[in-house]
Amino acid sequence: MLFGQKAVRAAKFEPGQAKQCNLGPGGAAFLETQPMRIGITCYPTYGGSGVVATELGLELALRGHDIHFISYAVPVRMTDTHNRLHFHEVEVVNYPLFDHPPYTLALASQMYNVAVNEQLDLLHVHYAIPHSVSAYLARAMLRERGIPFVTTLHGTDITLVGANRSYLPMTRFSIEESNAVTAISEYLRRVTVQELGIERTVEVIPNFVNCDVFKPADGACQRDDFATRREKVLVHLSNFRPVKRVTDVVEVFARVRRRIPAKLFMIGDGPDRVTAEWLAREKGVERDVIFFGKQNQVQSLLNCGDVFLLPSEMESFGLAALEAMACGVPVVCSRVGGVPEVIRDGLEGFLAPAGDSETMSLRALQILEDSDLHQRMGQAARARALSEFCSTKIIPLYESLYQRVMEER
Ligand code: GMT
Repeated sequence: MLFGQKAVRAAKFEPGQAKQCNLGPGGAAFLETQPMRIGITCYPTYGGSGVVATELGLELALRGHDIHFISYAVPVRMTDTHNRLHFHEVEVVNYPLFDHPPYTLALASQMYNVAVNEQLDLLHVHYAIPHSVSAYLARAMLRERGIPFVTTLHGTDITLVGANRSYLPMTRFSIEESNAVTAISEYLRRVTVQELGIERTVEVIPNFVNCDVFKPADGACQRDDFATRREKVLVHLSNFRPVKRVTDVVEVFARVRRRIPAKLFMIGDGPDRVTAEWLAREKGVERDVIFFGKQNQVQSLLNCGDVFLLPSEMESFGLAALEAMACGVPVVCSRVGGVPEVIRDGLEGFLAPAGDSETMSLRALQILEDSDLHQRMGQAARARALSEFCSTKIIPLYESLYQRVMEER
């Protein structure tokens, strides 16, 4: 539970239900910097950048900062309450003239309103498009008072969308105009500088996980409900977009299943789920593949896993793999983007070329058929999460950055 003894589970907010809601009682934790009032904007849907932004907001609130989420819906992982957490809905008014409702403008207006009404110290936007453009507009609307904004780049905002000709000039501009820019891996920092021709400093603050929430926990998983004692459990978690190559997950699993009794847990949902279900039927493993759909408390399902699979075409970081590692689950991932910064091949799991399902299945079998290796890699995975990526280590980096940005003004 995120907020320890004082935590209470929030009643889910329906979009439109509350414009400005104080999310209830909770307790502050420790605060190393001055308390700040921070507006956070992210995509509230099921995706890595939204998860990082939400967890960041929760952690900052626990440390005594006032956090104001500004988005079109309550972020999906925001299931806990705290008296320093607030949500401000962005209402996008439609009109027959608009083929495309101008969300960027509605967001900028709401950022401006919240900055004034709540006396915000700064804005922190996750995912450059269009959030950093809205923040730029809000800062300009505040004229002399202004408000600094920090942009955190997550991956596809640079690698897929941002580099597209339609968005490139605006993405480059809003990154250059940000008061500070962070990338979630060294890989993404390099790509941003090279492909967008960015000359300003882009700092790396890696993604993080709450190691008290994501931890090995016997009994956290109702494993017996889904698999027998003899069966090994392989787990995948994503938004099932093409970049995740979910059909490779099924392909890898089918190869493993030919050799040993096993089940595959598919957590999440998205456009490629139907194809993955079809492939499972084609391969004759549909009875062994369980689609859980979108889940909030993913830590309990991750805890069921003997191996976590992430065969993506591209990952700037691979947050889902880190969450599995923190639960002590060895991982088999593609060697792409920033993944090697998180997982060291042969230590916390194995890396293989994207698209090489045969190697991935052999690597998964290697772990599953050797209990010593499995135990060693599981412990190494947990240790790496603890030493490098725990929120206790990473959140202070954001706090220092915020302080610096405010002082620079
Ligand atoms: O690919 C996703 O899951 C969505 C995307 C997002 O922005 O929501 O994820 C990106 O950000 C995550 C959180 O920082 C990273 O862990 C993912 O690696 C990154 N995805 C890609 O680079 C494809």
